[in-house]
Amino acid sequence: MHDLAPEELIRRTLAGERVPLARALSWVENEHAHATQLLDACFTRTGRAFRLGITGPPGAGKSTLVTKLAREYRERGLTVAVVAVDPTSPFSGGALLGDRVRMIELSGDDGVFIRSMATRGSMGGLAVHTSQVCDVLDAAGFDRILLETVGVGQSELEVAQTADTTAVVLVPESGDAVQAMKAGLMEIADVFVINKADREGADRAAQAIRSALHLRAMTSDWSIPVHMTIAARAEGVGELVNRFEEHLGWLTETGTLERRRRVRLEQRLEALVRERLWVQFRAQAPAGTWEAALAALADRRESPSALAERLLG
Ligand SMILES: Nc1nc2c(ncn2[C@@H]2O[C@H](COP(=O)(O)OP(=O)(O)O)[C@@H](O)[C@H]2O)c(=O)[nH]1
Ligand SMILES: [Mg+2]
Repeated sequence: MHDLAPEELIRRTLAGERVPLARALSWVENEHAHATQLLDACFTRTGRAFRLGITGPPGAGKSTLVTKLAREYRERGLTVAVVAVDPTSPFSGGALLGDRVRMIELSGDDGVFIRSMATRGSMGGLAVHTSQVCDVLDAAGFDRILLETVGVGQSELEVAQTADTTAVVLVPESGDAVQAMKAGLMEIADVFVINKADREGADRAAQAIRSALHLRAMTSDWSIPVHMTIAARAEGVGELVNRFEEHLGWLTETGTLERRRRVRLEQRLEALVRERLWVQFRAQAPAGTWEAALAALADRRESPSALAERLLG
């Protein structure tokens, strides 16, 4: 693969070949010199795959659930890509047990592709890389992309927001609903899942979420379901897939899917323009300008807005 010309690697990635695909995804993650060429080639072929975000606290059973979801989709004749973004489990040091089990459970099926995103400590750029990785998988022809993310912190929410449909996975233990609200998970959930429904308190937890949802202002006519699963035994998984497909139908029929995707594309374009402008500005400013401006700021001689005005003027 190393001696393959970029054009050839891109062609084979788009044809759905697994080994070139894995390498192409590394290009994206490492911001390799050919990454832009790859992403440009992929872009016109994106928009076909349905991107499902599975998020929630560590240990909620997300990896287990994603494995069963992948199997359910395979039984329905659809191809699946799994993208795991889990900063709590650094893959460089070897996969966590749960993820190793998943690899084994899904191995030997050409219709499933599994990718773990390395986070290298820094979360900056992770949301961008994740959506680019999803673009490549989309262009490579997968029907469903299952994106596992940990639902803690702002940057993780950003990653979760690259999905078309977001499922928030919680467990029956009391207080989870309150935690979910605090963590901002309430706002991003299209579907709630109470996993580990074999444990005590699942009904109570589901009720707590429903009450919390009732208190919230209705922002759309999609009524957010609260669904129970026992991922470890694949119970409730078929019904959950039905909910996801219903949500996809609703997103499509109401034009919400197109609208959401357009907003995300606009944000990507804006981010690129901002970045380019910044690079241009730094390149064009005479040597020492920036340092002098910083000194003027530190000495309180000029305000940030006055400085910005002067630097751009
Ligand atoms: N009792 C019970 N345990 C589960 C269930 N689903 C997953 N687990 C267990 O919960 C632990 C964490 O699961 P994992 O999928 O790695 O959680 P993640 O951190 O959210 O990805 C593992 O030991 C699983 O076997 C379930 O439905 N019931
Ligand atoms: Mg996991």
